[in-house]
Amino acid sequence: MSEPVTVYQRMKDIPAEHLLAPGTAMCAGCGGLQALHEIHDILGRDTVVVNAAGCMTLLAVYPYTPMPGSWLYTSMASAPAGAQGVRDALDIRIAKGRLRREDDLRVVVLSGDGSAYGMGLSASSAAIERGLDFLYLCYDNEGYGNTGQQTSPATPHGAQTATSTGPVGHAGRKKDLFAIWAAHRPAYLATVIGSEPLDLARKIEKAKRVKGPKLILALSPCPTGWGFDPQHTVEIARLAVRTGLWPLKEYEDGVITHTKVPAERAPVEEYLKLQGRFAHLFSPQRNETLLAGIQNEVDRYWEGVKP
Ligand SMILES: Cc1ncc(C[n+]2csc(CCOP(=O)(O)OP(=O)(O)O)c2C)c(N)n1
Ligand code: SF4
Ligand SMILES: [Mg+2]
Repeated sequence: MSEPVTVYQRMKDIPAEHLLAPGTAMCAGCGGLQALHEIHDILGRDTVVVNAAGCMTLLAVYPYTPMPGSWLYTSMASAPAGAQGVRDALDIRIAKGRLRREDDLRVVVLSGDGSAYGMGLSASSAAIERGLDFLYLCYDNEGYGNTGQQTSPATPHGAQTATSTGPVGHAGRKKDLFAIWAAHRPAYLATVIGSEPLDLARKIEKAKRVKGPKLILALSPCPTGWGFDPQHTVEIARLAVRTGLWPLKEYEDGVITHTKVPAERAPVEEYLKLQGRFAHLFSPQRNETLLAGIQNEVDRYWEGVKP
């Protein structure tokens, strides 16, 4: 069996047993891949995936992709523009009688947080404004994972990344992409996580029925970038929900509904202490100020949520 083909220097550091299969550069325990599997199963084959540069583009090994429908690669900033082109081409073919309406395809943007929260946000905003009928699926691993987990606009306060290496980690705060999309009044908007497959499935089924711009935002635990053993992906994902750090919610017709309210929230520490990117909050001594700050922010969020 040949050695795995890897693209970036960082990938060479991943132990071979953590790779999904020789020939790909995906890591075992990838929460983004878990969410993508679950979502793609529900979306089905009649889907064109427009994929902005990031970890998931490494699923394609020329000339093959694991997506049974079509797959298009775009730059980080332009996936929603690519989706517009695909949608237009399909509509023109239907109008000219070259594609039967019942054979129409669903257009899905697939990108990481670097594109969705940052480089591609302007293209998303314009696509929502035009009322483009597309589903935007963002797997959010809270950093530029593919190039070595540099800080992105989705990196949480206090996390260490390849570019936030000081004793307090990232000084900025995670952008609220849900609120930014909601302000655009899209057709549908939801947060999901792979470890809550029923909640996820219900939301994807709903997104399939709704026409117009839609966003599915999936928090995606990333063993390589967050610093944990791949066997803990599901545990960490469940803790993200149980601590209240990742609220599961949806937006429809101007109304935001929380789809799972943790009965008794676990302390955020339980989630943070399992990840290398937060190790500096616990050792060589506990950073009580930062830990209390993170907990307070979560408490404040939930105070504003009606049961
Ligand atoms: C304009 C531009 N800058 C930098 C890069 C290099 N690059 C490729 S993938 C990537 C990280 C993308 O991060 P994200 O969207 O969060 O996806 P992830 O890698 O985490 O899956 C970067 C910086 C690029 N492709 N284009
Ligand atoms: S770096 Fe993270 S998001 Fe990228 S393939 Fe590995 S586990 Fe998945
Ligand atoms: Mg990312």
